[in-house]
Amino acid sequence: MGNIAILTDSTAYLPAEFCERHDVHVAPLSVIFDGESFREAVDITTEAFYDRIEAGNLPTTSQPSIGETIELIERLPDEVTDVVAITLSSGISGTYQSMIALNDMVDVNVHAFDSEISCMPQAFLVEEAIHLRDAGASAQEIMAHLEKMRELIRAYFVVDDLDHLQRGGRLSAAQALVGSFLQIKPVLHFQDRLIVPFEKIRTYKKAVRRIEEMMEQSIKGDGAGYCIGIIHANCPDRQAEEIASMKQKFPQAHVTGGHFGPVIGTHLGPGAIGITWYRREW
Ligand code: MYR
Repeated sequence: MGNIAILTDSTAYLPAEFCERHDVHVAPLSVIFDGESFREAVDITTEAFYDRIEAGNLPTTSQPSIGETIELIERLPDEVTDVVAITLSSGISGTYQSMIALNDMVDVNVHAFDSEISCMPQAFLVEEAIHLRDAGASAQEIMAHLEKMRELIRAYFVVDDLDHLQRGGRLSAAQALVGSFLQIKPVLHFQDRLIVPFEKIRTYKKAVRRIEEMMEQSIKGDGAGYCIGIIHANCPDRQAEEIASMKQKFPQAHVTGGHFGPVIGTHLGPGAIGITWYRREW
């Protein structure tokens, strides 16, 4: 493993097998149904979660337990001196601040990195960190690289029902518009760590089309060198349609599918689709 460990939180939704293969440690966030807490991917599967949601059972969410994260770090091999901890946006969760606070509680240096987003774009940053760690970079070099890459990753998403974001209090700049706003399907994105509407659009299809247009402006040619991710919240058909369309438009891009797991699904609701892309330099 060397002296640098990579830690992320569960909202990057990286497959367990990937994390094992690349030595990535995961601090799980939780969903809370009727006072009972379930760590995502540990105590509740994404399928079981959406079954409960579709049955009308609405949870809240919480950041990783500090105690469990300390235990996770204490279990790392003795040679580990530095932990690069890549978290979901500090504007929507206290996870990043907790990672900073860990520095006073453990014997290794915790370098907390705020992805300023979540899900697959966060996973892209984890992959960048793995690449640099495996090439022998220092923790400081990895952090500097992540700062640069964070600016290059694009991500937009559309939800079926804005009520979930509003209920969880994560629709900051749009709060004032609630009412007529709830009837539309805005393209959403992150700005200064917060979720804000990028553009107000009337229908789901048009919103997705608008994101595709932005991709066509941003990705040149056949997509060679680009990573494209299509993320879905319990709507695999929408995801499959989008993946097929991306593969046709950008035949040389690396197109992958991901999912919004329980914690993010709580705030976006079923039916949400996210599209993310960036150009990988390696
Ligand atoms: C917590 O309770 O600490 C977690 C709160 C998570 C809020 C999630 C809000 C939605 C994020 C959407 C990400 C879309 C990325 C493409």
